Amino acid sequence: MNILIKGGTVVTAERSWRADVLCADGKIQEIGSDIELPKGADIVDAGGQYVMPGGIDPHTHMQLPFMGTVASDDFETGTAAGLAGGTTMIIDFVIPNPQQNVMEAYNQWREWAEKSVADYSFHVAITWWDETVSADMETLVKEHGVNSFKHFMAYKGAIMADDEILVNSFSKAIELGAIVTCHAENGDLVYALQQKIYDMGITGPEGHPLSRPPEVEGEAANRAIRIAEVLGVPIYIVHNSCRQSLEAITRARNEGQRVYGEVLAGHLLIDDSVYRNKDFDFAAAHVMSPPFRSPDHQKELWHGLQSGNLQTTATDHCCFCAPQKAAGKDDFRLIPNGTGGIENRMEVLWHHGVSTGRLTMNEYVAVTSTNAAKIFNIFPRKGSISVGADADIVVWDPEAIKTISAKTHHQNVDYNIFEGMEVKGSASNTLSRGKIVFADGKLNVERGAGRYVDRPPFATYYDAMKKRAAVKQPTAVKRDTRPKRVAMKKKSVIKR
Ligand code: URQ
Ligand code: ZN
Ligand code: ZN
Repeated sequence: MNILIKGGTVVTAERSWRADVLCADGKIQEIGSDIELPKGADIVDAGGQYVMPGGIDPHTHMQLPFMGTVASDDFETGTAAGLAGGTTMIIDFVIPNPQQNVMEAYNQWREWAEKSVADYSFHVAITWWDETVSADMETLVKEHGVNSFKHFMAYKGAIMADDEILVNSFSKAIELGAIVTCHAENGDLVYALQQKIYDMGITGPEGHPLSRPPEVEGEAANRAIRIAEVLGVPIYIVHNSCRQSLEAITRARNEGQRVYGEVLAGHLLIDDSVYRNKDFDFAAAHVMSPPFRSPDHQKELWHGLQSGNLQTTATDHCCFCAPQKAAGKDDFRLIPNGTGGIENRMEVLWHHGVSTGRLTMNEYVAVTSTNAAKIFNIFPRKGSISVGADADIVVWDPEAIKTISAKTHHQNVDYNIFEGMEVKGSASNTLSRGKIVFADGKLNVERGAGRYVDRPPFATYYDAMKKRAAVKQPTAVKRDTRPKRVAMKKKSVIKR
């Protein structure tokens, strides 16, 4: 299927220029002015619009089994919703239960993801440790295109990784040339605070943010970054929600440590007033971890994106409907943690990022697509408009106005954290590997059309990192192991 995207302005992380884009066989074949329409090709009129790399959401949880239930968007419906909003690839998570064989979990998630309608890849969580986990990490890097390992420092009693697991896993990751990522909240502190808040009689959703203040996130972010520093492994902190974790990242980056930071569209735009809403369903719908924070944190997070100390945006798309959230009706600790957003990330970031002047269009492309592709080593195949790249493209109409609502969204969930938000700028056409999958407000997707994306390790720079990381051990003092010579009494020697 040949498709000519005609008359648009191509916008990449580096520059913007007027050019047509010709796609064929799933790839970008040609970029230039006034490309002739090949015989039999389809045309997309991109006049007055921007032609950008499709969004990459590096943080989703489709159909995640979690807190006694399963996230309501699965790999088919969730990736379809992403395409409707201009996101053409997700990086989801394999999350083994503690003691569950890692390869068994990986194969399970691969099977679930086969119905995806857009391309996908997986971070693999390390939730426990023994030599089999170490061996499975090696197999995943060498044979399955996994180059990132996730660590939940929260969720004590479930999937929490303690420092021993972090040290073992981080050490293995640098050996394999992989990057480590962390959900940074001090799980022991959260556990204690949850108990304390509940015992005070605060059982509603308003207890959730009280049990995970920003300091709890800042401590864990700093601890994970310091462990990574000593072991010399690059680290990526997911869903930074507050000034404290951003400060930990900024300090380390200013000292030359290889640290990356992600921020969710939700954490940039939704504040903690949602938890004070008297309606349980509304407040519970916004229970996610880390929680939405007070407005002053949002200002810091925008500065983090603008300064380059935060490099990617994501959604942590992990949906639970009202009946599922009701599990925590009388105990906020039981509300399944998670919110949606994959369909709206690109438009809310355009409206509140580019249209406000916070970000240039090129910075917008960087933080919604290109940086994630570079960090997870799939650039320029993904995250670029370049000849030979996958034709994952969003044609962006900067004049299109819409009001976001659960009533009209494609996400399989009964609320939308951006409900009622009016945005100007949205996807008019989305192409997934050179096929028009969203146009005229309608999806045209095919179950199973999505492909797993291998992500190779960064072999080269890791060799350098390993040298840096090899903390100079004091050379072992060589012990003289020869049998002790008995000290001979000094005899007078008569000189002959
Ligand atoms: O912690 C995560 O990232 C997963 C379990 C989604 N839920 C959430 O509250 N962020
Ligand atoms: Zn998380
Ligand atoms: Zn997550």
